[in-house]
Amino acid sequence: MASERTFVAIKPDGVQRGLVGEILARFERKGFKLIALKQLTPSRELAEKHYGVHRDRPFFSGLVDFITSGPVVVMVWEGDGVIASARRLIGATKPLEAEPGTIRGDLAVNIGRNVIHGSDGPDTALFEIDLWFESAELNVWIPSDQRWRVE
Ligand code: IDP
Ligand code: MG
Repeated sequence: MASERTFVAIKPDGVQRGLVGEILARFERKGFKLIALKQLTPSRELAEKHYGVHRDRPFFSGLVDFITSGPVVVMVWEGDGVIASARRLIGATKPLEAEPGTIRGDLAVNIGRNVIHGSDGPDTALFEIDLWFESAELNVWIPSDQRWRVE
């Protein structure tokens, strides 16, 4: 399994509800490597680019209003198979259908307030990392426990 990078964002509801630490801990405990992390309130232009694929959906303007309503915490995680694994940790888009044990399954009830975003594939991950981060913000580092890991 090849090492990958994915983009994850804790949405304004996750920040307002004090869930940042809880969510970061799940990715850390799983064993993925954090290579970038910051908090910002996104501009409308940034949010519209990020959700551009949904431009024609009825919920688009409400989604952009929400994402720009306050600070989000954005991050890049690295590891084997991290793109699909992060989506599994996050759970289904509709929180009421998300399995218990997933972030949305445990922490959310409303599709419009589903706490977290994760890239849905390799192309999206590249696009979103490039959209939200400068390359100098991505930290290349080797965890000190790396020698215990096996293929
Ligand atoms: P995802 O976040 O699981 O990838 P997408 O289908 O890409 O789900 O939708 C992006 C985001 O748009 C969702 O996380 C949710 O916040 C919002 N969204 C999707 N569908 C609806 C809807 O029917 N009503 C309101 N918001 C929606
Ligand atoms: Mg999506």
